[in-house]
Amino acid sequence: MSAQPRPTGTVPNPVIPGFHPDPSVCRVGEDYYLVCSSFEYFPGIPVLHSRDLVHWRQIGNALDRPSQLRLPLDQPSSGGVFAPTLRHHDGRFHLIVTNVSDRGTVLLTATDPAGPWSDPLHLPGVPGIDPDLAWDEDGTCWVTVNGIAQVRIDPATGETLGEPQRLWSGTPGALAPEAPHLYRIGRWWYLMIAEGGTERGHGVSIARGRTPSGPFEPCPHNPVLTHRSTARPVQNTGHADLVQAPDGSWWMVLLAVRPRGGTPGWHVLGRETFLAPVEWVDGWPVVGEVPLELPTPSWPLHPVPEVPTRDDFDGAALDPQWISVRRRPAELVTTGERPGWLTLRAAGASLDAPDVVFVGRRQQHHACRARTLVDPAGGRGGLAVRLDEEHHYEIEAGGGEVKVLARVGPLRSEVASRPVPAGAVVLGVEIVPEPPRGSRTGPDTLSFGIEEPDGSFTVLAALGGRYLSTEVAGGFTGRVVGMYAAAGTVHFDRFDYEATPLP
Ligand code: 6LW
Repeated sequence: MSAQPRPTGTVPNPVIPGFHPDPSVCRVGEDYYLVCSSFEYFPGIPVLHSRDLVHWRQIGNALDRPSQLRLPLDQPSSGGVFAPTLRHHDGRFHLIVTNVSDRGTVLLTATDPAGPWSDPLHLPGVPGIDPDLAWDEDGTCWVTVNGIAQVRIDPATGETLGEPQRLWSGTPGALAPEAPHLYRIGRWWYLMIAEGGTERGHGVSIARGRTPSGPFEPCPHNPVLTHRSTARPVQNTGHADLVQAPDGSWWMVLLAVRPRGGTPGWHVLGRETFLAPVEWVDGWPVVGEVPLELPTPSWPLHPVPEVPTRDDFDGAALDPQWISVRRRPAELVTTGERPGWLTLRAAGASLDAPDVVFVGRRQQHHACRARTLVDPAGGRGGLAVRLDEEHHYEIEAGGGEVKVLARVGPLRSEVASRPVPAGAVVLGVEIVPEPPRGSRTGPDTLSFGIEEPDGSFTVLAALGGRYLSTEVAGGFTGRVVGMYAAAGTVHFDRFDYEATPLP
């Protein structure tokens, strides 16, 4: 979905916009598969498919059963599921990932990456986060984690073989050596890592050795990728994975952000997945600047069907794009109670609550709008833009009125209200980048309102977007736009999300 005209000969970057951090990619034949972190959201680990590295379609979520993913209510947002690695080995897909809120690192397998994925095999001896998975020619399975440390495992039992060993840890003194990936390329084993932290100092460095456990010799040109200390529109570049296309060319997927507004710049869509071509020079990868428009790759493109702008909730199962906070009990979220409607039964009394019943999708465009037809049916519920429990804006119907509510850190406020007749009402939010006003310019404005019977939109409140940015809220996620119930049983007939032209 794109609302902007594009220069010819280019394709847009990020290739997967919105909250899709820590990408890990693998190719099987002509098909690429990619997974991302999902933190406190259920289902967890979006799985995407592409035939050309440019166009991606979500085909499932690897962790879509409660037996695979527990996200305890006492664990904060931005806990949960961190940094998976996806690999194909011996005819099966393997996924290694850490749930920092429950039992640590696990291994899952699938024959079809769309699912079903196995129940998790626990790897109690694997320390840390950001596990990578690699096999050598003898079939030994190596897990490499942040730090950077490494341990062999038996992938059949989850047992670790020996003690974790420290490996090369990037540029001496650099913050947070993490996100390792280990590759056999030609006669070398390459150990690629992220360093500098996942903020503006983020970068990618690499070393190589003759064995999977080193010793590793650092690339003389490290970091091979960073946008730190530049004014480029793409920032925080790091946490990368490599893949080779069928034509022999190499590509990097990585996370980066698009800050907007004045100083210090606010990014509101979370960390997104970008693509960059990689050249090899003297046995080392060379990655140029990561642009917003990539030269079109030389192979035929395979556009994917657009996600429809409207979900009518006519099917029994929810599309994989829909995510909930920590859990989605079938008795609280159903399309069965009122056919053609999504019915939410409240648990937590507001979006401040860890058990709020919420069903949302990632905000993927800087300019966009969402609308939903809600029947509060004696309860209370509505449309929310959520960053975490402490940072959300929402418009809520119930009790004969519609009100706009804002939570920013310790502050909670009812910003506006209007009486409405009993029955269903269309609630909406329009998100538009803020017009420039020098260094004080914020990233965007979120206008919440009601769609009138004639189709016009009455704004009840326009709120600055910086308070729903990562630079304000902290954490690892991005905005999610969706429906929630705060009291009683609330019905939603449809949800529309569409990109709008940038002003
Ligand atoms: C992840 C780490 C990172 O574990 O952020 O950007 C952490 N990189 O590698 C959470 O996504």
